[in-house]
Amino acid sequence: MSRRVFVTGASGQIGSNLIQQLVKSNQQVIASDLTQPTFKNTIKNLPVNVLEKDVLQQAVSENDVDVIYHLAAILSAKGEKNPQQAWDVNMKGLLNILDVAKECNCKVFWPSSIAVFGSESQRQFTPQNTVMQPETIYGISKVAGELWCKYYFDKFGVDTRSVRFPGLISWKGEPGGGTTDYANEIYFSAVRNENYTCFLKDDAYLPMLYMDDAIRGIIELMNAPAEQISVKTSYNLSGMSFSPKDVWKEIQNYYPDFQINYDIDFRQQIAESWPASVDDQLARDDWGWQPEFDLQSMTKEMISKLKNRL
Ligand code: VAH
Repeated sequence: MSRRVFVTGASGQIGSNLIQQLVKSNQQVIASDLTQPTFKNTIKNLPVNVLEKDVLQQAVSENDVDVIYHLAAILSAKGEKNPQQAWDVNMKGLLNILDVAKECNCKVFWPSSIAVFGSESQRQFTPQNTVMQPETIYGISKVAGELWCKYYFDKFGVDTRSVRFPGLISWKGEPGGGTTDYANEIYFSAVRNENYTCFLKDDAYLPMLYMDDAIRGIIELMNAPAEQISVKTSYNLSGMSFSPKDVWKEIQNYYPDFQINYDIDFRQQIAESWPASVDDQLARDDWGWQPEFDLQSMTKEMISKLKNRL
C-alpha cells in the first residue's frame, strides 16, 4: 500500500539506504535533511532543521504524511565533542517529531542504539531489559528518547516503533561521527588498495548489522500489525558480532596483502562500554526478525559492490 512518508536525516547512512527502499516499494517519499537532499523519484526533497518545529509541522501537514521516519541525529563520537548540541538535536528534534506526529496522526519510526547500554550492563548477549547507564550523551539521548516514544504511545496513542541498532555497515551512504565507523571505512580502504588505520583495538568485539538487513528490519517492523508490537521503547536487534581483527582477516581472503594498523583514540573507551553481543529474541518472536548476513556474506557483498562503485 502506497503511503506518504516523511524522512528526516535522509542524506545520512540509514536515510540514503532507506529512501531507495521506500521508493522501490512505491511509497510517496518526502526526503528532508539540513541541506536539501537530491534524491530522484521522491515527491519532494526539502531542507528541514528538526529543531524548527513549525517548519516540520508545515512539511508534514502540507504533504498529508502518514508515516515519519525520524533519522536525524548526532552519533556517539561526534556527540562527545559537543554534548549540548547532541542533546539538543537528538532530544528536541525527537520531541518536535513526536508532537507533530500526535497533531497530524502519523506513525513514527525512530532508531535507538545498543549505545543505550553501559559498562554496568551484562556485556555478553545483553538482554532486552537490563541496567541502562550509558556513558555517552548519544546513549543518554537514546534512553530518554525510548522513554519519550513509549510516553507518546501510552498518553496520546502515537504509534511509535523503534529498534536498537548495532553498528551498521553499508557500501553507500557512509556513516559519520560513529564509534563503529571503522567497520565501514575498512572495506573502502581495502577496495582502494590502501592499508587501514583502525581507531579501536584489534579485539574490540561489537555487535554489527549489514545495512540491507537493517532496512528490511525497519520495513518489517513498520508493517507488523500493531497488536504484535509488545515493546514501545525499542527492540534489541543484532546480526553478528566481530572485532577489527576478525574483519581484517575476512577481507584478506580477497586482498591477501591488505594490512591494518592501529591508532587507538577516545572511541575505544566508548566501545568498551557497549555490549559484545545482544539478545534480540523478542524482535524475532514479536515480528519475525531474522538477519540474513554474517561476516562472510557481508564481506563478499561489500567488496563486490564497492568494486563497482569505486
Ligand atoms: C555509533 N553507529 O557508532 C552508531 C551506533 C551502535 C553504534 O549507534 O554511534
